[in-house]
Amino acid sequence: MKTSDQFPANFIWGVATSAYQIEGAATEGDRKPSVWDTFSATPGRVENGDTGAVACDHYHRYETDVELMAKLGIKHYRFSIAWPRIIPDGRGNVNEKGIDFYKRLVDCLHKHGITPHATLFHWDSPQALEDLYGSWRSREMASDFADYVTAVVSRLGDRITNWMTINEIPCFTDFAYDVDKDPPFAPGTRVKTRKEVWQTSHHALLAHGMGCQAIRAASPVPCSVALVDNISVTVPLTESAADITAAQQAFHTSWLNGGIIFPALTGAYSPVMLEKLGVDAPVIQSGDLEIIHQPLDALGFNIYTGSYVRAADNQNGYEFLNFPKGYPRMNMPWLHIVPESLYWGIRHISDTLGCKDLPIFITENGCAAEDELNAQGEVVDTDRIMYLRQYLKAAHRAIREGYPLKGYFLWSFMDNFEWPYGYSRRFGITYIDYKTQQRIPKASFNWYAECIRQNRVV
Ligand code: PNW
Repeated sequence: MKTSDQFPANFIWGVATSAYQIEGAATEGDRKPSVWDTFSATPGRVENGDTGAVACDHYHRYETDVELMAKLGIKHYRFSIAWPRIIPDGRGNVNEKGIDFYKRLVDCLHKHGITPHATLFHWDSPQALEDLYGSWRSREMASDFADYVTAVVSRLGDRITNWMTINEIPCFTDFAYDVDKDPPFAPGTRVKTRKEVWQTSHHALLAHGMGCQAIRAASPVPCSVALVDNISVTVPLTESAADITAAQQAFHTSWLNGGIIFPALTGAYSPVMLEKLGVDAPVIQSGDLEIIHQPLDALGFNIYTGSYVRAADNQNGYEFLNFPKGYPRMNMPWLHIVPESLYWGIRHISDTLGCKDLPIFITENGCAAEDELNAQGEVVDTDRIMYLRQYLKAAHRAIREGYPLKGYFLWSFMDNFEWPYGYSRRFGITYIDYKTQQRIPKASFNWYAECIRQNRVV
């Protein structure tokens, strides 16, 4: 039998970014603050006092950025649309200047043969709604989100047909409201109980469901609707049947999975997980689960790392293994290198959640490295190339075994504002000199370009 390391002919190679992390121009075009503007302007919240006020200045430099994407050879780009640009007060008047920016960006992408994939929410909640009713702490956030989605899709739906509702629910609910999270994410308002934290997450799920309905109602043409989730991937320590079963069981009990992808895909929170939460479980009103459980055209997963699990003679039947001291990690505290997570994430979802044929996209994968410009003005990020190669090989395994992996978006096209870490962590394959705003393709950029050109991992 002939084997091949080629990806399917129609495989989608892309790159990803998000609005607050790259756009800058925080007060231009009548944009008003998001919770991340307020949070990052508060001393002590973000490393070095960094904010997204200027970021990569993509708002003004999008044309040259898109030209560079075309040089990379990508045909697909995932970016996000900023709610505070479109509806600066969170609810009410639509700001056509905000819409115009995305029209210009998308027209420029089309001009270069690049298909847009737009995320409608990547954590930049309008500050006005935080002030008005505590944003995600209130159910009202879901219907305001749906109105914002209608405003966007009815105006941009002729140009964009690949929609993603929400990116990584835990990062603006669990990470933003939990009393113990370090460092917290915006708005960083600490609620009193875990139950209130789970409630913010439930409201985000409602927003996803109502957002799906709004996209379908507003889109002038047939379109694709997806959720982007950061599942917690459990990797079997060995590929024995016992360890694989153990990893599947562990996959189902984590809140990250059982509390988000389960209800979105199956219409029910995972029962094991609800039992674990007990009195901390969120209040679920009648009809909520039907709203959350919308038909989807694709699934997006952001996978960076995973945890090793093996079978054990305990009550659960499995145990998580701690990473040993010295285990390889990229330049983030949580970024242990677990390339198999890309394969096992796809496989657990596809095998156990009744969605065998639903197209899957890796909507983010990448890493922070300690990138430095050398004397020749180059960034030789061999460690990033090694990381990406291993993960992409795991993605190829999923395809070889018949899993419906249709595309891969590398995080990120360029260095950007890395949330509470500010500009101190670089995830890009393009280096940004934040003093001059010069873009310098790293070695990984050239390597990725060659993978795309050859349609295989080189
Ligand atoms: C994702 N964790 O965030 C986001 O979607 C991006 O905006 C971000 O820049 C990128 O990954 C790198 O961090 C994450 O704690 C934030 O495990 C935190 C975690 C994972 C992903």
